[in-house]
Amino acid sequence: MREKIFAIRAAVEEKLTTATTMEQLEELRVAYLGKKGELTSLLRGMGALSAEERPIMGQLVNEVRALLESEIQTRSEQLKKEQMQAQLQNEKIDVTMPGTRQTVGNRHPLTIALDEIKDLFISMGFSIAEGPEIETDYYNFEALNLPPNHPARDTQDTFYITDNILLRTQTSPMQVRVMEKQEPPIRVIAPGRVFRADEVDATHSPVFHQIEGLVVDKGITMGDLKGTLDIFAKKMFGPECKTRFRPHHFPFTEPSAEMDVSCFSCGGKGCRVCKDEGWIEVLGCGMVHPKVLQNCNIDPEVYSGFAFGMGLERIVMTRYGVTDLRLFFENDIRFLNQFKGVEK
Ligand code: 2U9
Repeated sequence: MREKIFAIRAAVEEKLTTATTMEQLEELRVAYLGKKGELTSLLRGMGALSAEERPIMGQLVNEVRALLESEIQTRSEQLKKEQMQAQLQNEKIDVTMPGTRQTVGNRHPLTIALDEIKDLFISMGFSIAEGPEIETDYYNFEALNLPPNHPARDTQDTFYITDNILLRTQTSPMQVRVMEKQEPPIRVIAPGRVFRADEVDATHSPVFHQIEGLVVDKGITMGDLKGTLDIFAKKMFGPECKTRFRPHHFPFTEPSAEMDVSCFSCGGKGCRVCKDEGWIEVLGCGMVHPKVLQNCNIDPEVYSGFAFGMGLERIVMTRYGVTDLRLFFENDIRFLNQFKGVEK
């Protein structure tokens, strides 16, 4: 019995020197000192011993158990220290190393300009109307005084889905929807994507953005139109900007006009930016055609209104001297980064 106890002690002490993880230590403890461990089972075999030997062996087993427990404890503390040391070594950081720069992005130039334009019109009492990009022929053309076979339909090469359903070529259908639902006074702008079957080049894209505006109330005149759009022009192109209205024709407005702004680069003398004209064309506008009001159940004898429409890309190109429309859609970071400083 005595030999067995000493053999167990020797075996545990031998294995303690080779154990390198806490798991191995725990396995060792369970195997020898645990409930079913080797040392514990020795106690169970003590019934076979003589009455004199029993207490002596019992004491010896307990002493060896206490010794081994303390040795395992010591080894466990030593292992913990070694592991901590290794971890500190592995996780050492050099606080003098240069950091990773976090680059901050910026909004797309079209978003910047659109938000600014929305804010301006909201400040003048307009609300924003957004609606479907897929429309019916009625809302896109017929309600706007463009009946089937009207020649003006040819100039807007339309993407048709069926004979009657199409991708909107302008945001005007949205204003028709507003007029159908809402009684005057109406002050609304309709921004959004529009689609035309155009070949891509520096000034054309099959998808671009329009902002259209509509005001309908009693006694609205061309003076209201000019005043409102003059404020818009000064906000977009600077307080010195002058506006000029040239007669034009649109089927949905009568009379109609195109608005030019005095060249913000040369002040109107003529330069490369305005192609020596002194003026730059920015939008189309006019008094809402009585037939359009009638189509939307608004009595043209009681109410009148003005409307305008502009291409957002064109406004941004004019304002920042961008010469190729494709840059807005290519997402080249070298182009987009140039608008970092222009956010208000
Ligand atoms: C309703 C009635 C009238 C909107 C208008 C224009 C003139 C115009 C073009 C500018 C450049 C389209 O993006 S562009 O190609 N638009 O010149 N748009 S008046 O007139 C309306 C709108 C809605 C109910």
